Amino acid sequence: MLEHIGTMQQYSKTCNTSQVGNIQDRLNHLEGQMVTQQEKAGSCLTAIEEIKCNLVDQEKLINIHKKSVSKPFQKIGSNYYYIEKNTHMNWFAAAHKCTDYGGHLLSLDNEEEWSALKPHLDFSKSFYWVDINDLAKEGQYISLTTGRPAQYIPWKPNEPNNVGGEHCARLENNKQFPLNDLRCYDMAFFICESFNK
Ligand SMILES: [Ca+2]
Ligand SMILES: [Ca+2]
Repeated sequence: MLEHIGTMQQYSKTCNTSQVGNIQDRLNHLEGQMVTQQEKAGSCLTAIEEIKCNLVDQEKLINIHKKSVSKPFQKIGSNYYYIEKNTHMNWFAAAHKCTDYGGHLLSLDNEEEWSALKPHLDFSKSFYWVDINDLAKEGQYISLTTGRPAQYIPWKPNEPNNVGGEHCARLENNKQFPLNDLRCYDMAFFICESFNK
């Protein structure tokens, strides 16, 4: 009997030691997993922080870009315009500027639009580029905005005369602000029109 009890005690001791060992192994394994998960979470947080920083930088750049290119378009008649009265440039550069500002060079639709604009133009700083040109074919006046024949072209008397190869139109220094064809690399102020009506 005593021998049996001793065997049982030995078995129980062996069993407990084995179970404790298993539990310890599992705990060690779980601890290892937790450390790995924590490391992963740490690296994810770092990655998220990095993305956040990049987004903030991108937003700053976008705002700087917006400030540098956006111009306050003013409503005149039924459309929105930006009239450049400080910097004059050639027709190509003016067209490019209007695109930068989110619009296009003035595309005259009718006499009503032309008349509405005139009171806002500075006679002392006249010569404003519009989008009309005959660069593709001499004498065929196309709107750069639509790529189609210009709808309304209030030419100055005796214009267009294509003197020396004039292919770009601008409003002239005349209180009526009629159109004249000029060399595209001549300098003038310009009028941008917004795409938003
Ligand atoms: Ca011409
Ligand atoms: Ca001319």
